[in-house]
Amino acid sequence: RLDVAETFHGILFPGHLHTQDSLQLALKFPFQDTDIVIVSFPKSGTTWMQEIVTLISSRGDPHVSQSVPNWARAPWLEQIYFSAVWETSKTTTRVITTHLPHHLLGPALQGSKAKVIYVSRNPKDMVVSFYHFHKIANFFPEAGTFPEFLNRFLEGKLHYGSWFDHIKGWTGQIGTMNNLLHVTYEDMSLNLHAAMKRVSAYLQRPLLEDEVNNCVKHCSFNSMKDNKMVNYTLIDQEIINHGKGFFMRNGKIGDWKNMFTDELNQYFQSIFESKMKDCTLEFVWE
Ligand code: PPS
Repeated sequence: RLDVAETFHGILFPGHLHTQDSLQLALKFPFQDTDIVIVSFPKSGTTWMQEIVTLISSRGDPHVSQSVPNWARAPWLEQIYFSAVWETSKTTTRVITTHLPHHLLGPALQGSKAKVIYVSRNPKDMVVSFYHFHKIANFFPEAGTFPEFLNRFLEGKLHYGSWFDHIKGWTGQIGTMNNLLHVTYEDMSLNLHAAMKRVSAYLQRPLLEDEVNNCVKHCSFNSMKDNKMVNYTLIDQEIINHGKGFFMRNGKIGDWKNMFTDELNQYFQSIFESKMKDCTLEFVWE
C-alpha cells in the first residue's frame, strides 16, 4: 500500500519515500558551505523555488530545467534516494530541498554557511492546494471533506506536521541566522522579476537584465505547467493520478475563497490568530 505513513518525531511522512533511516540521516547531514537549501512546508512554492534556483544557476538557459527532473537536481534531503543523487552528480554547488521543521534540522545547519531559502505561502491557499493534492496523490490518506481536512491541518495532524511550528520555527531564525532568506509565494506571484533578483543577489549570482528576463519567462506558471521535468507527469499514474487533476493546478493567490465558507473562514481566523499571536509576519491573502 502506498499510503502507509512513516512516523518520525511525532510527524507523519509518506512511507513510499521516507524510512526511519532516511529521516535520521537527514538530521545528521554534513552540510557544506556551498550548499543551497530550499526549505518549505509542502504546497508553499517549493517546486517554483527549485526552478528559480536552477535557472539562476544556468543564467536563464532552460537546458537543465527542461532535461533533468526537479527531484534529481534539487533532491529532498529526507527522502530515500537522496544520497544516491550525489554519487553520480558532478556539481560543486548542491541544491537541496527539505520539508523538515527547524526544530529537527536546525542542529545540522548550525555553524554551516549553507545558504538557506525559506519559502512560505499564506496558509489558506497552502491548505487548499494540499487538499487538492491529496485527491490526486495516492501516497496520502483520504482527504475527506474540506472542513475535515482543514481541522486536521489546524491541529497539525496532516503529513509533515504543524504548519504553525514550521513557519514560526524557521522564520524565528531570521536575524539569528545570517544565511537565511525568506521568500513568499506571494512575493513570487506579485513580482517574479523582483523575487528573481532578490534570490540571485542572495546567492551571489548577479545576472544581466536579459538573463533575469529569461529566468522569469521559463518559470512562469504556464512554462512550468508544460515542463515535464517539474509538472510531475513523469511520475507513475499509480502514484499520482493525473486523470484526477494536475500538480500545477491553479497557481494563484486567493483560491482559498473557492473552498472556505464564511463560517470556515471565521473558525480558521480564530485559531490562526491565537496560534500566531507571538509572530509578526504579515500575510497576503488575495
Ligand atoms: S510540493 O508538493 O510541496 O513540492 O508542492 P509545492 O511546489 O510547494 O507547491 C505546489 C503549488 O505551487 C504552485 N506553483 C506555481 N504557482 C505559480 N507559478 C508557478 N510558476 C508555480 N509553480 C508551482 C502549484 O500550482 C501548486 O499550487 P496550487 O494552488 O495547487 O496551484
